Amino acid sequence: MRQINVAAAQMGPIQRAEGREVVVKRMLALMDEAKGKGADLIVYPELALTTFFPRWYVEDQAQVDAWFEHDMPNDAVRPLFERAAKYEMAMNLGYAELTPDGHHFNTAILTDRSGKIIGKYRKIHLPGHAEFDPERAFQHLEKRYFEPGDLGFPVWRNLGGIFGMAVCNDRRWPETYRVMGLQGVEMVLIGYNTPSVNSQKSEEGPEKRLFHNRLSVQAGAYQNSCWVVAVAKAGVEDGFPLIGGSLIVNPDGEIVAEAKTERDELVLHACDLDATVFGKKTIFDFARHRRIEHYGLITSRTGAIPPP
Ligand code: CDT
Repeated sequence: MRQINVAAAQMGPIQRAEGREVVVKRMLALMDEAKGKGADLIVYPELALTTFFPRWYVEDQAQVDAWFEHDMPNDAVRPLFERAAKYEMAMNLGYAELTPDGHHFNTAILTDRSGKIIGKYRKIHLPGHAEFDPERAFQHLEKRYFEPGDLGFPVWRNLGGIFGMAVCNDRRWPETYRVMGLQGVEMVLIGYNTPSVNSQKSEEGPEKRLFHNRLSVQAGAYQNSCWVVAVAKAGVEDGFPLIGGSLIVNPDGEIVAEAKTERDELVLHACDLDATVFGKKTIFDFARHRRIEHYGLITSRTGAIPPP
């Protein structure tokens, strides 16, 4: 048994006017509670330090850059790193990254028990659009504010296991999990900010959105025989609702813990990494069963081309 006590730290809304110090205080309170419950790892959402700013159309780049972190850790988030180190708790955290040479990414990091960053992932599947779209009920400007990630889907050894990361929309793509699955991933950590209503289809509301969330995460876990921890920023930000539904899914694809609110809430589970072994040795033994001679289109073609 290789048991890891995981705390999925769902966060309630962050309003546009709120500063990082207030948010970090909330994150520290969640970390304290996680420590009290014996957590080895705390997982925070995508863009955990700010409101989900891609809903706002902003032309002034300096104003945009104020939503980005120029260093990690920086003064605002250092208390999180220090307390995680004191608690010997690993941490996964999503934030907007501005690199020294001016690149913008939607990033997640992973620390070890000493608070040292051991892994970085930059979101690859950026949803939405780059220009103001008057047809939508609200904007989703990730393609305007971020570049696609340039680090691939690596995995890291941590806490005696093999960990991977993805960010929000990545969870809807089977390729995300499979590339990590091919590196033996045992637990995938995912933060998300998912609007409760489809901006282009008003009848698609929170129930359907929560269904797609579970469907994607459960399929990824089952098909790669790994744990998946998916953590929301939830609730109403400046009038715009985001789904909750943070969940922990086992390597059989079953939900073992799920959030009940749209507020700051810990979702906890003791995850045995050895539970990944059976599936990896049997039905999803990739080395025995995969047929890569038939998968060429996956990497040679991007969009679907129907036959004539
Ligand atoms: N943050 C993010 O990637 N949100 C997207 C919304 C896309 S609309 C389905 C998501 O996939 O949840």
